[in-house]
Amino acid sequence: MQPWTLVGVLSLLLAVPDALAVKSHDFKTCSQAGFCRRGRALSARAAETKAWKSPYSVDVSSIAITPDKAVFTAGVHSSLYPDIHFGLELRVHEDGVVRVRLDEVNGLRKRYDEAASWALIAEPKISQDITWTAGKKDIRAKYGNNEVVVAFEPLTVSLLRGGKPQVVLNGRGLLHMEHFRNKKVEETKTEEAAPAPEEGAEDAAEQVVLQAEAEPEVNPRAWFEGETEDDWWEERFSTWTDSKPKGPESLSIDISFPSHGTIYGIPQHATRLALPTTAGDSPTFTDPYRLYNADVFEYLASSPMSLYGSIPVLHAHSADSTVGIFHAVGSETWIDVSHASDKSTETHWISESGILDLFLMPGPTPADIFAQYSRLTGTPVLPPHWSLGYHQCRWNYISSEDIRTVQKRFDEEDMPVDVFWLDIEYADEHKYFMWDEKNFPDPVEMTNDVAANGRKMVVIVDPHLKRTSNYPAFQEASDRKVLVKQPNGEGEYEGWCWSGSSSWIDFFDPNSWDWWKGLFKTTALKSGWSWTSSTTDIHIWNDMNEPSVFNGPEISMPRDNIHYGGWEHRDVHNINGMLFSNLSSKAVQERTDPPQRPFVLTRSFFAGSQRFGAMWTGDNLGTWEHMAVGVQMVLANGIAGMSFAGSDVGGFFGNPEPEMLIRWYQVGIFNPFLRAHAHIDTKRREPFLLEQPYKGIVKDLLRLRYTMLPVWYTAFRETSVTGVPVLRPHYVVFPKDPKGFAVDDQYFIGASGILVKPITTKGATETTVYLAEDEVYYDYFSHHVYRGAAKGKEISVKAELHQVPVFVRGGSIVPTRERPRRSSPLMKLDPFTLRVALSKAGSARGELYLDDGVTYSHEKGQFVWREFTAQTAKKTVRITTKDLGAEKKEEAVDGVALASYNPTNVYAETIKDVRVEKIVVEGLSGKPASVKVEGGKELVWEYAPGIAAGGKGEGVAGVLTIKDPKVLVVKDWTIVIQL
Ligand code: NBV
Repeated sequence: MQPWTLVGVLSLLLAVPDALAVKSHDFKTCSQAGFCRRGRALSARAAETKAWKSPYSVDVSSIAITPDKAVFTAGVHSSLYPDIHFGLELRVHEDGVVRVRLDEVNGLRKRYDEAASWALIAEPKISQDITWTAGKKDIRAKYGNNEVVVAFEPLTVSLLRGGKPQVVLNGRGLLHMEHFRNKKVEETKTEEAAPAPEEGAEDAAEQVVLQAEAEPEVNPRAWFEGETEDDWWEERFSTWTDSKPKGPESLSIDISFPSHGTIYGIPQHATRLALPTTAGDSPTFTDPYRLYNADVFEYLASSPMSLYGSIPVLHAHSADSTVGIFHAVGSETWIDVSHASDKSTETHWISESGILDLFLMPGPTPADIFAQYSRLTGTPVLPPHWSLGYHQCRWNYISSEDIRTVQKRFDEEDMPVDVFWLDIEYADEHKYFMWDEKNFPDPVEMTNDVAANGRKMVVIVDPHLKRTSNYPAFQEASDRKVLVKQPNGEGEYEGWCWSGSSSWIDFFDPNSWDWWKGLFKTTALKSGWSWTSSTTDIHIWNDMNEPSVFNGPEISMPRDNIHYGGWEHRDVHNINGMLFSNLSSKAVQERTDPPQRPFVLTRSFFAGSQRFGAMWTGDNLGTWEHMAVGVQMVLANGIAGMSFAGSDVGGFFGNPEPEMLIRWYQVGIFNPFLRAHAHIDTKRREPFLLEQPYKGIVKDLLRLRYTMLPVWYTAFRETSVTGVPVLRPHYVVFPKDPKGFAVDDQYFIGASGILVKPITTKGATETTVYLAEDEVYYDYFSHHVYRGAAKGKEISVKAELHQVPVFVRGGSIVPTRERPRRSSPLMKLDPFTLRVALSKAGSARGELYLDDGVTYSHEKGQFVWREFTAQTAKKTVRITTKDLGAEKKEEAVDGVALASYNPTNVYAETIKDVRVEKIVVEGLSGKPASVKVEGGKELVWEYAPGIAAGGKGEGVAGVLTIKDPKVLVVKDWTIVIQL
């Protein structure tokens, strides 16, 4: 890699799709990363050595349990280094999650142990209900049906349910916490490589490590740690040298799931949802999954390479159990995945630095894991309602006039859109917050023109600050000494990015926080500069926060840079991007008093980022493969908390032909985050530019998204309470159905019952859809009814270019607003349509959640939350609704919001006259004899009879349409259909 040059940047700017290919040589493979190479080598040696046994064991005499029985601690030592001490700590949380920590005690230095403090929302509550039983070989903590067993020699930790192991740590003996040591300058290479063990240690070590088939001449330390000091004290990659002043400090551990054959998670990677293997026999990928936030230019559509964000969370799944793990580690981490059998999975985690801080989530269902993970790191934030609308972006809208013209064209074509975006070229010399005054002479007026239609703007703010005295953001950061420092810890680190010579704010430094928040104020501050040429209708896009540094190793920051507290960048690299979006979202939130919900899009993320906003899958390519993997990536991000996710509609690079663009809009409108975006070098491709019939198709798709906003918002609200993702893959909805475990090209939206199968292949005219249960599914558009099977069944459906396969699961009631307008705020008083999709047994259920969509008044009980149900009995179908807010108030599952709920709250009053204007009932057994609101007169209705075909209720469903039943959405009512 050449250092950053103008030519380099121009080549980025001018990239064309034909020349697309990741620059693999810019990024390390496992064999190029010293600690990964060492970790994998240990694993290989262990696999070749019979009766391999880990050198780590519990010092039984040191075991202590706190008087409340909540915390277990013990000393751990390695037979290879008897003078080095480790401390093990184990706690069982109230909800059954087990936290296992291992750290070096009284070492030469301190390992970074703060990753969890950035990821967790609070110190978890510890269970007081544990029975400990100590034996000769192990100690056991029993709680409910679960048990944690700490075996002493070698050290293993197992989580059991019903006596059956679910998660086993160090079962393969790959635990290795490289302790801190001094560099031995004088000794020869060989001596350094295989230092003699401390007195008396050798015999014990040999016995423990190589019990059977030990080769006497093998030095056990050398066997365990490798023959040479492989990249211990300095590491080179391409033209860079990492000074590694702390020497080797990596951490490796094997984590096995003996009863789980499928695993999901550890985003972000461009892969299938059910993670393919990286080790064992014929692995799909030869490198482990890598977690090291990176700006990977033109990334591959199928690869375990790192991408922009890292969430060390994994689900292990089988038909009768799901368990999860979360490893709170912020340094680079590689994860090997293999299957010992089709019913078990082995993983091997290798991190560059940090402590072992592992949370074992016992499940036993996917929904339980979401709850357990949410209690640790928080639920996804409830976003502003408008941010679920359509976002129109490109690199770049070049002037305020350009924005006005684009807005006008959307309105002329009657295409809904909520947000216009500005990429980096709005900023004078890429000094974010500072407008290019030639092209954006009137930013406030421009934003007001957009806001006049109920719309917003999102403007990019990247983390690199141009090093120039005429840039207050840089100057103030420098004055406050809150910039990331060079390896020696003294001077400001300087690297190259869009703004040329730049520095980066160190958000680990609390002194940067209030100052950064102040920058976003739209009014003048006494304490410093603020963005007075902006308005509160401007929200924020955080890009390049991996961080991306053009002339840095792996296009990022040197690992030996120094952050607040003296920590090296290597310790915190994967957390860094989250702090930027965390502080930016707080800044936007606190611009107003009372605060309003911020919208912040981030490219880089970590565990906990779901609390701060949305993410997208970065610079995807305009290829069918990228379109398809984008769906899988959004699903994978969702199960790790990042529900508010989407991929660039149209593909960032390239000029999609109309067919691809339409398919991409079909993917996009069924992504939680819907944004069209394009590289600066692409042709304009706003939907109004398309020829007919394509333009009409995209317009219908956007309008479809807007009609379904009540479904999306209700799903987001549920996610914000339960953590169950907005997009639900099959294993989440049907955890007991093995045929669905690998299904990752179709999914459900929240609990709505809407099943979507986006088309991501060229020239498709039909597709197959998997139905996991013996239930009816209705085509969303044609009312065609399909019947699944108890053991799962594939159906064939039409998928011409204008068709996206969408189904309503029998048993669902779907609320929509069928009058799409220019922007979503303009729909806030529009009436609702209810679609009642009866199950084969004649029942249905659905929910609708509404609030003002902008403020936090919902946290004070100002919302509307309704349940709709339908029941069939004795030739009568009763459709009824009740106030879930009032009912759940008693349970107060989400605390403040429900506890303070009152049916006539301020928000509910604003929509008190909003009607249900239409009810569509599908799946009735025949034409009704009468349809009335209970106690009222006959309603206006029509019935289109069904057409039977294929047996078991298949064919076209009979459809009853009740017109304007004059019922209100905030009131209780019942409609009675006599058959
Ligand atoms: O800011 C320019 C782009 C942006 O449009 C894109 O969405 C980001 O992912 N940005 C990356 C920097 C340059 C990409 C070649």
